[in-house]
Amino acid sequence: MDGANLLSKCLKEQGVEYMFGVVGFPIIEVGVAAQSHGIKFIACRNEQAACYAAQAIGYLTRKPAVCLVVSGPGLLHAIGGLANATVNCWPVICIGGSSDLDQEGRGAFQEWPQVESARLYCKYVSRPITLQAIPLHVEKAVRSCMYGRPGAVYLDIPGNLVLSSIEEEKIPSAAKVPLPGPVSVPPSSILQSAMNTIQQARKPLVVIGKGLLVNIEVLLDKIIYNDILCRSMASARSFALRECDCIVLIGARLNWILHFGLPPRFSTDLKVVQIDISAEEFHQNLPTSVPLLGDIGETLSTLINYAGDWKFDENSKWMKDLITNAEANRLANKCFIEIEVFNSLKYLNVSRYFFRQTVETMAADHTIPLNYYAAYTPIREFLAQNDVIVINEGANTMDIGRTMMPSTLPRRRLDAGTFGSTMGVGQGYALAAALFCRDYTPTTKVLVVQGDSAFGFSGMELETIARYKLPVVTVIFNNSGIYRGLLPEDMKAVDGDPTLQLV
Ligand SMILES: Cc1ncc(C[n+]2csc(CCOP(=O)(O)OP(=O)(O)O)c2C)c(N)n1
Ligand SMILES: [Mg+2]
Repeated sequence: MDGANLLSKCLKEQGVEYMFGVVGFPIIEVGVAAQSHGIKFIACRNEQAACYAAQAIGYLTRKPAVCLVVSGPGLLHAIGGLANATVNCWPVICIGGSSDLDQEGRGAFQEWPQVESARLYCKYVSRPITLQAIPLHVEKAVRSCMYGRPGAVYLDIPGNLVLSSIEEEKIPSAAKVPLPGPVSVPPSSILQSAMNTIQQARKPLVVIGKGLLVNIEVLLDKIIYNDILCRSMASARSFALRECDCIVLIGARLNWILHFGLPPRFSTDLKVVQIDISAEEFHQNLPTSVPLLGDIGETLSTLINYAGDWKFDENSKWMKDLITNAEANRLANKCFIEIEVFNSLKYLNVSRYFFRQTVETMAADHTIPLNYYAAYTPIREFLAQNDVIVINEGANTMDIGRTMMPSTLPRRRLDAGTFGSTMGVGQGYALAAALFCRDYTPTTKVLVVQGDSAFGFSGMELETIARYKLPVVTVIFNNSGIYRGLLPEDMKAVDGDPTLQLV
């Protein structure tokens, strides 16, 4: 058996179903072999998009998927995707072909220190140097990307291994990685302490991370399930964060998204009860009052048993204040959204001001150029009637999309996520979502809403989506640029060389 087939066989046996990539020297045979072993191979236009697609399908299927790249520039193009997977805690295995071992350091074709390059962006990197080693390296790659906090791993395959052969009886076997991985729960004393802290809180707030797999509806007794049920306080976000005295973090991290947990967005004497799978996450930016180290689902269901018949008082002032604040923000003509406006055509030296405008008023305003809220309104209506995986990307397009396309089901929204506003994820995520829907949930639709700049980062993958006949609808909000875009008068104002004018 040759290396390409051995690698593919091992991946298949470990449960890999999808491989995205761009083939070429020295891994073209790996793509072919993968298909002959029943792994679906999707030939992308660029390694970065392939890596985004592989991690998105890993997140959606909860199984490891592969991004296959060629040596040197192939791997380097995928690096952004690897970083994105690790920051978002999504599993992905990148397999990179590399120069033949005996050419190392001699100026080989596309030679690059690939293992060192990938290390910073991955949980784990490895390079088998014999065919016998491949089964164990694949096993560890799968285990590393899926167990604990998921993330990216890199497997470097020297070109000479791909075509050389080994007798089958000489191949050592590797155990199949049990998935999902083993889980743990915190000791009972810590669980009791967490429940005491929650029960003593006068103004508790629960914040849930996007990776939570458990059925939160059952576990939290329908208290908090999605963005739009009335018990969700998303509409009272600023008030709830500022006023709460105890925050229960369920898989969410105290990073930029939650303003690091610090004043003035939070009170100074905030108590933090945190459930996380990774011990390093505790005491991040401020001390954790009760760190619950363990699997989120198991820990949560165990913790709820400690509550007995206790429930937070529905009639407390805190609940009333939250509901009042949230409803005030939701109501027509009072649903204020901050919209950033530049008072100058120039991006530099702009003095910004904020004005408040009602969503409904703007949604009804169909003057040209169409504003975001008016453009989003038919989309919002479509989403209310259909089960859709939404991919949302852009600056204003994404920010306003969060308001106008509320999530109602888990794992139905893919956007830039924890990293910030990574542009380029859109069409790769759409490719993955479309395959996921085709193979697992055929009645679910895939809708991409992207800014025009965002689309430009990975637009060629639209061809990939079309080539595989996948049903994806892409809507582009075209304002001729980033954030505010360009108006026709801006274009007219360009006088001479456009590269010298900050329009
Ligand atoms: C990889 C990457 N490069 C550059 C940026 C900087 N950036 C932030 S948003 C954005 C594009 C936003 O424009 P568009 O997608 O058209 O959305 P709009 O704000 O116009 O709705 C860019 C380039 C980024 N976030 N990520
Ligand atoms: Mg734009």
